[in-house]
Amino acid sequence: MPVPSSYNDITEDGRIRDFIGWAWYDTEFFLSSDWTNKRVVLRIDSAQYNAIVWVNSKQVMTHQGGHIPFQADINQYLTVPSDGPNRLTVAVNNTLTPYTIPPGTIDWPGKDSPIPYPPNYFTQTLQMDSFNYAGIDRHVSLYTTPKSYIDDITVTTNIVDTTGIVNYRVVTVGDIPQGDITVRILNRTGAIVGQGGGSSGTIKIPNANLWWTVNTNNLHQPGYLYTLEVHTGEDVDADVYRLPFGIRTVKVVGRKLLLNNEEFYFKGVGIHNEAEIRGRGLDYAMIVKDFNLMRWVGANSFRTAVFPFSEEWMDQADQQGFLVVDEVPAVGLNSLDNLSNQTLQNHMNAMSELIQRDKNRPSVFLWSVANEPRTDRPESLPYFQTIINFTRSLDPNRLVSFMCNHDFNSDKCVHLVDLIFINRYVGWYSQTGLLDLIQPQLKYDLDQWAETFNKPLVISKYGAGTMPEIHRVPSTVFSEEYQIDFLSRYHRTFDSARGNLTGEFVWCLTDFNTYQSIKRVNGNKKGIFTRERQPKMSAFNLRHRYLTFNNTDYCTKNPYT
Ligand code: GCB
Repeated sequence: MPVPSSYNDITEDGRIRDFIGWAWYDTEFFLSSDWTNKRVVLRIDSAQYNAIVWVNSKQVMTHQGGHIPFQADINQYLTVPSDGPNRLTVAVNNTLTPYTIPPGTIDWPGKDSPIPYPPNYFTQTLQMDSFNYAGIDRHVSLYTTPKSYIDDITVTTNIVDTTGIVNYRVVTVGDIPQGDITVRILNRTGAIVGQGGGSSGTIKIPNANLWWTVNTNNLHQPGYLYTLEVHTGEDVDADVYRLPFGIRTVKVVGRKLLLNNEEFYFKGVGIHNEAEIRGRGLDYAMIVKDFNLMRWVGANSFRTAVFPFSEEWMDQADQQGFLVVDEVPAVGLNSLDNLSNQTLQNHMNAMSELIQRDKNRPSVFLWSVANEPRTDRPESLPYFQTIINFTRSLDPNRLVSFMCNHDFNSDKCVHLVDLIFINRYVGWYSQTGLLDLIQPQLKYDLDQWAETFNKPLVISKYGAGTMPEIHRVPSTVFSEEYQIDFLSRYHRTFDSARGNLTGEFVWCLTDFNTYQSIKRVNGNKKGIFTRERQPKMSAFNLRHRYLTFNNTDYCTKNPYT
């Protein structure tokens, strides 16, 4: 199997596509003699979902949960360079249980059944829409550091008048005296604009270039990044790390979200990051293509629905200037059985690993702890109180929420969040085909949410399944015309509720693969682009809306400003 890639769609064998269980990868590598006196680290950027890793037949690490990197120092397991190849073996298991993030169940329908099934026949039932892609879908790499090294850096920023305030904290391992740590801040052209020393401190940058989003306000340059360069000394054994970061603030004030003290409206897209053949496998060309689609359509933000995207993907968000709702794979927590202590433990691990990975990204302004969880029961409250408080305690500098599909009067947890995100489908899953009901019912819904909670309100999902090249006038569900009729009624309602709304995320950027179901025609077709990244008619409508939608006009018309 190629790495990186999901393994499911690589062959013509249905048993491989639908395989559930342990899959084995192995390969050989030689060590460079230059590496003998260094710390050698093996890093796996993502393996779905559980992994066990051996080097030269000795177990070096295990990891539970996909979409997130894990690593280990492997010096003690390596053979000396002249002693021939080292063997790397990775076993990955994609089985989902009621306790995994995301959850699922394994069933044996043939057990005690009079109806015949093949021997040991079992099924994996999913509680999410997505196809359960598996394998080693991101890079596996070896890298070195000196024996004493920089283990972690945390940067937070603030703005006072025109001065950027940069707080940093460096964690080192080994023999590195505090006094040997030097920190420099470089601007985009490489000029030094600030300096500091020691393992923590504050550096001020006068007349700072702030980090702004693309497609928002032509007066601002999007995606401005500085580099924080940390050295652990002068000599050849010293470690150095260069961390890109942006200077920006994100705050909630009443019902508004402020980016660098300016009111912000999400012209967003929900993305389910995958494609043909490679599944969820990392693919640089696809990343660039998807960012080009987002820029073309005029978006300024996106949501990583429903799992963390690759670091290469997130680097583009930082560089190009997109605000990101960064989400753990907690999709399908839709029964109280999924809110056990065991699940909570896995959920907390997933949250802390994501925060550890993305905590320095200017693009990430909010952690989404779940998509459409069971939050409409009083019993759910302790679980969500715990996961939300835990997330805030790990990163007090970002906002926290979950994507809610309940009603304003039935949800029991939404008061815990900083921004309210609601997934809405009137005209699709409810009131199917009844376009005339969208505006009155959605407007009523938005008004109720706004009156009940004095917090920013965002539509995190709205969309209609659409088969490209099916045309109907008057429109019917699944036709391209219906998608346009549906989206434009939502847009009119959003505009009529603007004072109550902080943004919109259309579902979704591109069509994607799902498990087989009579509700899906060869996958989920709510994309405004096909899975091959070609536009449906609605893409032109959204592009027109987003490109002519001016935040400044919005602010002047907004009764709440
Ligand atoms: C949702 C789910 C998402 C589905 C989507 C849909 O809101 O969160 O996983 O793919 O609906 O299209 O039904």
